[in-house]
Amino acid sequence: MSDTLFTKIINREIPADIVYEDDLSLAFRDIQPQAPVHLLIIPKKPIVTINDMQEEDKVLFGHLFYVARQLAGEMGFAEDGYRVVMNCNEHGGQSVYHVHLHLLAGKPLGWPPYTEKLKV
Ligand code: DGP
Repeated sequence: MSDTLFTKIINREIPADIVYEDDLSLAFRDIQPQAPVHLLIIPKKPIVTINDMQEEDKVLFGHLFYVARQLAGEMGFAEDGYRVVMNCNEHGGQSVYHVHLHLLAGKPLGWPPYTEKLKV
């Protein structure tokens, strides 16, 4: 299988504004920011979607959340608040098929993501 865009960022084959790296993960600024702060936190392991997560990946996914929490503290928006989101497949709005946690912050964020009226 050919490398995804994000594997190319991990391998420094394409540039990115990298803000954090460790053995398991990489965090960089989203190229199309949807908030004043918009980071992507990705595992170095190329997992395609959340649906492809294996039991052995549970700790790795927890690690991505831990990196988000650490960056929120270091970058100074932990107390104001932030959002972490992982999109899955078409209905979830996933466009890059290498799992990634969006970390959004810097202003009050809109909610909900679905605007058509729901029957209740
Ligand atoms: P998603 O739609 O959940 O799969 O999010 C993919 C995000 O990746 C989207 O917000 C835009 C971002 N993105 C796409 N290509 C690049 C790139 O080449 N560099 C960076 N930094 N971000 C990218």
